[in-house]
Amino acid sequence: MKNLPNDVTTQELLRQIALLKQERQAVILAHNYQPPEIQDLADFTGDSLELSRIAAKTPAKVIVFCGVQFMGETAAILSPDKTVLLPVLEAGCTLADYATAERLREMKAKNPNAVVVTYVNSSAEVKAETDICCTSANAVEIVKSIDRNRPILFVPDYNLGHYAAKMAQREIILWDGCCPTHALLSTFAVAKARKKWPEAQVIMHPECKPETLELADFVGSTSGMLRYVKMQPAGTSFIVGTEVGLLHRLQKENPEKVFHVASDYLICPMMKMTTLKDVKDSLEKMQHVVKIEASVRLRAKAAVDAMLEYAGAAAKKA
Ligand code: CIZ
Repeated sequence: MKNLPNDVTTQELLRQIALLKQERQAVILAHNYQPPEIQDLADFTGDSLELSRIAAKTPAKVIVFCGVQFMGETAAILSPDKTVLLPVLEAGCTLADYATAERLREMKAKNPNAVVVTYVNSSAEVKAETDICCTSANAVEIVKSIDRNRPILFVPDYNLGHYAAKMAQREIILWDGCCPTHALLSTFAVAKARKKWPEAQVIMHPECKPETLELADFVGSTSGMLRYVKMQPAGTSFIVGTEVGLLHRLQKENPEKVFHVASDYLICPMMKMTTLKDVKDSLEKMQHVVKIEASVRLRAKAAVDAMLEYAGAAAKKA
């Protein structure tokens, strides 16, 4: 834990957070990749979309979003009447940084008939230039839903776009971004893990590289992996190809199953920035408020709403 005076114990911090939370009428949300103590502290843990939906529905006035910038922004896009706090201002997302609104406008000018599908791991400005957002949980279905006569421009994750193109059997114009953490998972590392734990199933996130995904028994978002693992029999073991934070929740919710991280490199430094002290400071000082300019917010919301409407209609059909 960073910058903690020796006399402040974890228990004391937890006590202060509980009091401040009540005082501020706040709810604490933590992404599946956050450190274990932050996940355990949170009222809700989930992927960015699940958490943004909770943020939009909660009666709480203040939302402490323990995650990275684009996640806080997505919550603020959907909940303009609430105060969204990001405990660590510098917690960014390298993948989101690959796309700028300016570059996207240039790409749109070159591909005027294209439908822009943007992964939620993107800035509000980029979402504002988008036709429909997607998450790793619904990218394939969103791509499948697009008119076959229109080209698709998929932003900013090359690997997720490549996976969606393959699964939906569509040609997609791909961006050149990637999540550096997932991109580090090599075929060599997976082969090594399989050799070490031959009985384990390999589950992987679609942000991994195409050649690495070829080696997976199951590919899914964090929520998809949680669902898949729950359905497997007790005693099953898994090699997990995503950010190491998910293993905490996987193990907590499945104590009778065994989990191994696919590579020691699967650590997102941005996700690991949040400490208990940051959460306490965030509630105490009401920092750092996520602000989005109104015109950007409205255009970004249209792209997020288009995804939510699609997801709602798909759920009704099922
Ligand atoms: O959508 C999210 O929250 C991310 C970044 C990954 C996932 O699969 O949950």
